[in-house]
Amino acid sequence: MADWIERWKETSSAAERSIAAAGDLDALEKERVAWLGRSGKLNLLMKELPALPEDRRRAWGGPANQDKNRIVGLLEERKESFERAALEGALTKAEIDPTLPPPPPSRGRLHPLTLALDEMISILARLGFSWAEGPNAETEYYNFEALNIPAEHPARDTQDTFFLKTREGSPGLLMRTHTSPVQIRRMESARPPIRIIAPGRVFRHEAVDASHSAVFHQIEGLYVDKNVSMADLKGTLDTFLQCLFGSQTKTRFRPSNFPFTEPSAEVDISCILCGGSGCAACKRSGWMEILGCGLVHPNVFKAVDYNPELWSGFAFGLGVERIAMLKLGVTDIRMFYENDVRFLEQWG
Ligand code: 2NM
Repeated sequence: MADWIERWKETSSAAERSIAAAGDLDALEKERVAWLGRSGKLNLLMKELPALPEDRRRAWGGPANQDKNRIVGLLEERKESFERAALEGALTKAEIDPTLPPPPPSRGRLHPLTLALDEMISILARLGFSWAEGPNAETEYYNFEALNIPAEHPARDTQDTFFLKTREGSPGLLMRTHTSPVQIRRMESARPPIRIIAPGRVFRHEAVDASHSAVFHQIEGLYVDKNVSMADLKGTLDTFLQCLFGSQTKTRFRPSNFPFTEPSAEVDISCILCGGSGCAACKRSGWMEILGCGLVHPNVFKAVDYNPELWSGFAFGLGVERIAMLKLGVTDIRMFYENDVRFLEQWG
């Protein structure tokens, strides 16, 4: 077999010729792999170096390394010249006009849920309500017990609540199923009069479909003072709903039942599409169900150490997604969470 250095010289000049002959960037990359890649021919020769007798290794090692760097340089040079040629070609063919101003930066916008939330919060702020917040992970006490929802109540159905794993001995935690715990915490820490809204994320362990999501948003309102009545509740909600859906909006209060209010009601508005004459959106009834409300139950006041003989209050709760869907004409709740820009771009 020829001397190692003879084989090196032969291989290196073969590499030089072949690199000079490569016609484009792809071909050049193949050359790089063929000579200098992991099993490239020059690389394999380099790996034989340590096995040579010491005097030859000393004599040949340095020059061979320099020669290898020269080949690396040749590859770089060819690559740059192909890239320069491509750019010059594009420029002379007028594919690129460097005198044009750059495209404007794309603007962000608010999420449709944020828009709906902001609008509702600003109406309620004008009605005197201020913003309150609380934790998403709550105790059974704040989410259920203090709200007059006893252990056997169907609203506590473990099927509908996300329970968190907690350390042995620590209090059990769950993801709040409504924002009412925020109102309980506020009543515990402040004396009436209280006028707050609790907007925020809530969690229900339920199957997701076009109108249900396991995570969604609520706004709940609470007003506590002396002599707060059902008339105050109706006046406040009429004004709120007319600001939100238009001054022609009619409301209808239907008797209902919640553990935390007595009496309780559900509120419908005249259909925002047909105005009340009946259409597919309101199932021909002329009405759309919008929110739940009532006068705060005496047991809730007792839980926060308010005297129910002295204080009275109203509360209400509504789903932000449902309102946004009605106002924007969105028919699938999942659209709000998929973050498809073609959807998000339509508002804001
Ligand atoms: C609703 C309907 C009716 C409500 C009650 C309370 C509290 F904390 F004061 F007891 N907060 N929110 C309430 C009342 C919520 O949602 C449909």
